[in-house]
Amino acid sequence: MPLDQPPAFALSDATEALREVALSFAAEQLAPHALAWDEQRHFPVEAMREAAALGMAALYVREESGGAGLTRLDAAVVFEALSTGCPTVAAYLSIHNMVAWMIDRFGDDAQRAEWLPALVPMAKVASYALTEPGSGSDAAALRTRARRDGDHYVLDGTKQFISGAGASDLYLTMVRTGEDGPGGVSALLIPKETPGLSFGANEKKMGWNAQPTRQVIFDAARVPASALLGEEGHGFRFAMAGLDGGRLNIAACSLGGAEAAVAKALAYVQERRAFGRAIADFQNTQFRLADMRTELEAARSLLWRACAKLDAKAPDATAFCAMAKRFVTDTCHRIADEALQLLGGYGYLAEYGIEKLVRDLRVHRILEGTNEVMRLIVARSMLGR
Ligand code: FAD
Ligand code: 2MC
Repeated sequence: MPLDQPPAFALSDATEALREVALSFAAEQLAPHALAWDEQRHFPVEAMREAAALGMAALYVREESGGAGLTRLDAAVVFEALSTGCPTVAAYLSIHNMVAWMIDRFGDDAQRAEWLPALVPMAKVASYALTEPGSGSDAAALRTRARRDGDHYVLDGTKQFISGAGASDLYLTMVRTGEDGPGGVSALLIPKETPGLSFGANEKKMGWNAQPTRQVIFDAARVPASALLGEEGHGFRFAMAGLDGGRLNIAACSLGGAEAAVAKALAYVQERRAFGRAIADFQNTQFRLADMRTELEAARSLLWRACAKLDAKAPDATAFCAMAKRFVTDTCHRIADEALQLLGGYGYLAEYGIEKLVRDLRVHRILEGTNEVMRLIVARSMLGR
């Protein structure tokens, strides 16, 4: 297979400036509150609206649709920076961005006009609902049924693990309108106030506590037929296309979280003393730090390359998104855990902030497609099946 030309790895001045804005936002508006939001399970919509005011709720929605019109690489840079303050909040912004982009990309003028003016400033918050109790990795086996009734759809079924559920105003929901398998799946835009829509309990979780995770339950829920995104039977493809970008963003959130963990460890090992010297003086510490930095850079390089592939609409973009999601989220979770180790017992205490990062980053190996599913996507691209 021929090697493609590497993209220029120097960020443009505009992207550098955006990164600075996102880093300042993370330091000033997210990091000081991240531990409390985690402990109180608080979903900080107000803080996300502040980020939205900087364009961060619709980063790759086209400018003519009201978005920032940026690239996937720009978005990855922003999500990494935001995650140095709180990966959970950054990751929610990523989900909202994914939905806004899907409406811009696959919706009609009326749907763009109905939703984007409220989603861009995050006056309204969006969720993405694919997973069901009986179908996670095998997403095309979903069973939530939308039956056509005149000029309405009537929905019955349950979505599982939906981030933002109960708080969000809009649920971009994948449903079955046709036969079994991916070809029978459609995507519907379902407002929160839809009759017959309700929510399960807020799940108790290991991490990602600053955003709610609930079931979304449809019991003869009625939406007008105009809620259909694109055409019937296209929903699975839309869902997968959204996730290509979502997976890049989640990887970027892992990078930012790992960066924050390494920064904490770097400061700590220079202050903490044992056996008459700073912990940083032990060669073991130095080698660990060096490996962490090297692996972070390797992860970022692959992520940026995958972003460039998606920006270029390269035929192997989906495989690169999967490679990056798998490699970056695994690597960064391990780095965060090793950073925790360098703080000894203090790393295990909540107030030092690293154990939260390890908990938050753990789920990035599971959601938006497990890392086993990412391997499946990569292997299929190699084997041509
Ligand atoms: P399963 O599919 O049951 O998998 C169980 C195990 O089997 C995993 O290790 C998996 O990798 C492995 N496995 C499955 N198939 C294969 C295979 N072919 N080869 C090898 N191994 C395999 N979903 C949404 O739609 N919207 C959301 O907003 C959302 N938010 C989430 C938030 C949180 C906190 C969590 C935990 C999940 C969220 N999810 C969401 C769901 C998430 O995407 C799924 O949990 C994930 O896709 C895995 O599905 P599952 O949990 O059903 O696991
Ligand atoms: N872009 C566009 N189209 C795509 C695509 C992509 N990235 N991937 C697949 N498709 C199309 C594909 O071309 C095919 O279309 P057609 O029939 O026209 O040829 C169709 O979709 C079906 O594709 P597959 O045959 O590959 O479908 P399969 O059932 O084998 O499943 C798999 C593929 C396993 C990759 C998919 O089910 C998957 O991604 N599973 C993981 C689910 C997941 O990621 N869930 C995340 C939920 S969201 C979340 O966790 C959040 C926190 C928000």
